Amino acid sequence: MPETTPRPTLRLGIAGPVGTGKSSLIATLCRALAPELSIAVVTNDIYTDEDARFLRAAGVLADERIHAVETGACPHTAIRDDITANLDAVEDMESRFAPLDLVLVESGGDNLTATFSPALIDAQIFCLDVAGGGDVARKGGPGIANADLLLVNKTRLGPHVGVDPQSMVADATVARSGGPVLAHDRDDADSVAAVCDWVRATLRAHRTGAHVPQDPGPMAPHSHDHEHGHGHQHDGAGRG
Ligand SMILES: Nc1nc2c(ncn2[C@@H]2O[C@H](COP(=O)(O)OP(=O)(O)OP(=O)(O)O)[C@@H](O)[C@H]2O)c(=O)[nH]1
Ligand SMILES: [Mg+2]
Repeated sequence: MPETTPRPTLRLGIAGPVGTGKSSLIATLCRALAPELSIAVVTNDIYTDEDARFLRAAGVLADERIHAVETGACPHTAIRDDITANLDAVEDMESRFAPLDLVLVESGGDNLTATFSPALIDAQIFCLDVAGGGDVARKGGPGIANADLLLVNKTRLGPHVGVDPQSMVADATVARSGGPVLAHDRDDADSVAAVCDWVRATLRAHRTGAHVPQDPGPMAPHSHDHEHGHGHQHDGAGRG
């Protein structure tokens, strides 16, 4: 027996720019996996509990399995620098609904910079969508380069926005030096099955200790303009 048995629950973060389909992905995963896995969700919204309300309305989990953390102005702070509120919420879910197989944590929508601390989650998916532009995957950043899985989402919208999802996947694969990339649309059953398989495999690897949480790296220095009427800067090292 190893000295410390891995925690049975996989904590899986879903990050990515605003509107790329994080909440919808969580709803899809819950719908597909709830028959076989015990799941809870923690959402992070900047000012509201909109994501939690969306997920409750989707009816994919019992309401009490969905918890909203309101983060204030900086979504990345709550998932990376000061993770206390999120960690409390995750641990609360794990004890209330023990034994849980999976806790999904949605980051507040941000630009390309937000990644989860490995102290909060075990693995993370970074979510892009074809509507954000075909060249986004080439722009890089810690989430695109180093998340455990990169999702090119909403592939069915490709023809409507003039983007070829497969070339986006190819660009992303280069940007990640071959790291896993999946094309996904909630209305494409094969792609949903592929993401579910990735989640199952990651849960298995987590439980055997074969999966080690990785830090994708700090966000790039950036500033917020006019949130609450004032701007401020982050230096990318957790200060600010
Ligand atoms: N065609 C298509 N549309 C999608 C898909 N997933 C999400 N959408 C749409 O994209 C929009 C944003 O979806 P959300 O799931 O709210 O995105 P989000 O990343 O959680 O958004 P924030 O939390 O505000 O950052 C909604 O209008 C969804 O209906 C998908 O797989 N296919
Ligand atoms: Mg959302």
